[in-house]
Amino acid sequence: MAGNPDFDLFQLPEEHDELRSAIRDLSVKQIEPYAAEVDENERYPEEALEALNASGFNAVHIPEEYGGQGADSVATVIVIEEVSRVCASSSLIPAVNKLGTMGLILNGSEDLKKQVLPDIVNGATASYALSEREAGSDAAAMRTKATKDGDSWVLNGTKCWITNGSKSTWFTVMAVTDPEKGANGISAFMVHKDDPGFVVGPKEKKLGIKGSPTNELYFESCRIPGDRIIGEVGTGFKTALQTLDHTRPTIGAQAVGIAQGALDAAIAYTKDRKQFGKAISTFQGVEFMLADMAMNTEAARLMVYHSAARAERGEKNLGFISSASKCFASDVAMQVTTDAVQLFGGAGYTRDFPVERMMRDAKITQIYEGTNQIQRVVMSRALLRG
Ligand code: COS
Repeated sequence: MAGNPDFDLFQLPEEHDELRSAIRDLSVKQIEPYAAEVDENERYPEEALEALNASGFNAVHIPEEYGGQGADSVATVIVIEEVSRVCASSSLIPAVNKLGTMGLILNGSEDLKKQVLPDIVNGATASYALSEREAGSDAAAMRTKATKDGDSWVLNGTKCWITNGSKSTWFTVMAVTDPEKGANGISAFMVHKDDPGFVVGPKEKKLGIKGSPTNELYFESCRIPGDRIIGEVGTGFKTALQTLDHTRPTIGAQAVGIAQGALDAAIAYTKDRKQFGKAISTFQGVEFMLADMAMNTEAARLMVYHSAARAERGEKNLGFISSASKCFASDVAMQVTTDAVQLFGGAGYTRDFPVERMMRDAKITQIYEGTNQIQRVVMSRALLRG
């Protein structure tokens, strides 16, 4: 079997290890020091944005021809994982930049890519606008409309739960262009924050990821140039789902990072904390908890990298693995962070330690980019289709 290139899959190339060292160093020095205060004051992590922009880690997935680094999907999840290990809110900068541009990268025209992607490389951010109040899991039930008017498209409606909504410059927006055609009557567009009729609504008050603003967006006869459509009319829902096939592993990566951060904190604390005359890490009940946390985090990491690698290879039918990696990793993150709070005891329930923040941040990974119930729908449909 020696020399079979397939077996390289199980060892990351050296450049990925180097990338991990670089992004970990940046995260520890330039993002972690602000993480607790960003959460406490529910403010955008400007320091993280600056550090990520300065180092090019803000949007590593953008191809080189648009000025980006053209990093592969595994490299991208490593960046998100490492930022997330110290600050989940900050990890949404690279994660949502990918979510907000992936439809364009997959299906947009060359001209549109040239309009948008270099801007993101240069530090502007992008968001993704699919959900509406009455169209969350049932995304195809959206009501936002786009109508052709001469050379323009005119959008009317409201989108909600838009991650980084008040901070982004570019938005991938899905809207109904033909109400008779259901999912095949939806189109995708790139909207700029300065387009007339585009309005950002109030910020949600959230349990976690408090450094990342989540907003409603209002389209009030919002007029955009005709060439801002992504792909053909009526292909927007497919573009939206195809995007999620590529980005659900990035939420898996965020979950793995949160879990690893909580595990690292729990190991350090249980080695230090003494009860009954010895470190609590020496009690078998605690040892077993740490072992389970580490075992599950490692399994989630492997599934996320595998899923990202399959997307990178351009495989079709990514639905199962992409949903499985997001679902498994986020369930692990919820369990591991809850256990970390438990291991810290009363201290873990206070904001003096990072684990309660990690537990609150982990929760959203089971919900956004599709609830874990929807991930199970996607997985079972793929299984039963045969
Ligand atoms: N890639 C491309 N096309 C896809 C696809 C994919 N992964 N999955 C389905 N499609 C196609 C289908 O083939 C179908 O096209 P045809 O009618 O031409 O055959 C079309 O898209 C509609 O698919 P389907 O009938 O399966 O759509 P549903 O309305 O049943 O919705 C779910 C499917 C529930 C999976 C989808 O609405 C979903 O993922 N919901 C969650 C949304 C979400 O993640 N929101 C979070 C937003 S980001 S925070």
